Amino acid sequence: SQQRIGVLVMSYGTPESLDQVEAYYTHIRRGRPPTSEQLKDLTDRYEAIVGGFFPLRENTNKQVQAFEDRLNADHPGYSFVCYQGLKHASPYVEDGVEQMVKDGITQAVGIVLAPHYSSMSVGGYIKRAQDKADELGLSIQFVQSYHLHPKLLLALSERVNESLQRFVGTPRNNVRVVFTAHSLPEKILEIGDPYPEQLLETARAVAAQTSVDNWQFGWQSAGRTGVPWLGPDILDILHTVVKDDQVENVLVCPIGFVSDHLEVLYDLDIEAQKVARELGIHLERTASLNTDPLYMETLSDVVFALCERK
Ligand code: FEC
Repeated sequence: SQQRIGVLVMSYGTPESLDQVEAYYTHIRRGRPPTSEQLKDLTDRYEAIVGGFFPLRENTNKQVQAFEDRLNADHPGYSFVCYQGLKHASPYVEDGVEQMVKDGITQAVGIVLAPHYSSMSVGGYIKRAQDKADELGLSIQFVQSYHLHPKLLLALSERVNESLQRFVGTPRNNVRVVFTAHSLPEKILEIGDPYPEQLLETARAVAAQTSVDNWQFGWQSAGRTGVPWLGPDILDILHTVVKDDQVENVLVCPIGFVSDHLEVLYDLDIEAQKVARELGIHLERTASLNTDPLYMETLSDVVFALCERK
């Protein structure tokens, strides 16, 4: 008979409707409700993005389905069943673990839809899943990161090459490629967190594969809290490259994100675009991975590698 394996697929989560934004935001803020001003600001950003409200919900659903199909197609001797576990929305990480146990899953693997490990991001998902699994007596192993998987690098490189063609009439090397990821509070540096280095490794590898020399790394979407966050921020970079290097063409490649959501559709496509327009910069962004077959194969490979070791 086929070996049945539960796969906990963890992702950020998004509200399902406007009336859930407050609860979602309160969860992100670890139980502290936002002020009405903060709530309005976030609601306005959701209302401004294209693709309807809360596209992350549907994008995660599609990714999880495509990933499950990929796993089962790649490994006929096994029966993989994927369970969603979201960080800040229902079904929460703990709900996913609980559902596996209810369904009689005894072998489980967990993975986050984010390629780079940080104690504050991926580490947080894993801790919550592990705690729930321990409570329920489920054995589960986790993929920590997959930021240098050759298929992921190929998918990102294809996107950089595609996007560079959108700068018609501009020599490739006149386009500054900025690889970005979600910023985190600077305090992660004190604990030797691997996040910044893993991001640089991905950026370097993609730049090498695409023969791009004119590139840099930047952060985006820093939280609105009182503490310092990792920089430079993409908005500051846009100002700096015009002033210091007379750059007129910028391609942003958000390597820290794997699908279309607020941080890409608002922070880059609306907010950064506005700054670029004001500065006279032609700004393009690489397409998100979403259900790209190479990304699905990356996930399938790294999850299966953990199953084989059993
Ligand atoms: O489309 C959507 O509905 C969700 C978009 C979204 C993604 C995302 C990914 C990451 N975050 C990470 C860290 C933090 C930290 C804080 C924080 C705050 C927010 C807020 C919103 C939000 N994040 Fe997020 N994040 C997304 C959305 N994030 C909305 C709250 C308002 C704001 O600050 O803009 C600060 C929490 C605090 O106050 O203490 C820290 C990291 C990722 C990438 C990895 C991952 O996907 O898990 C890291 C998508």
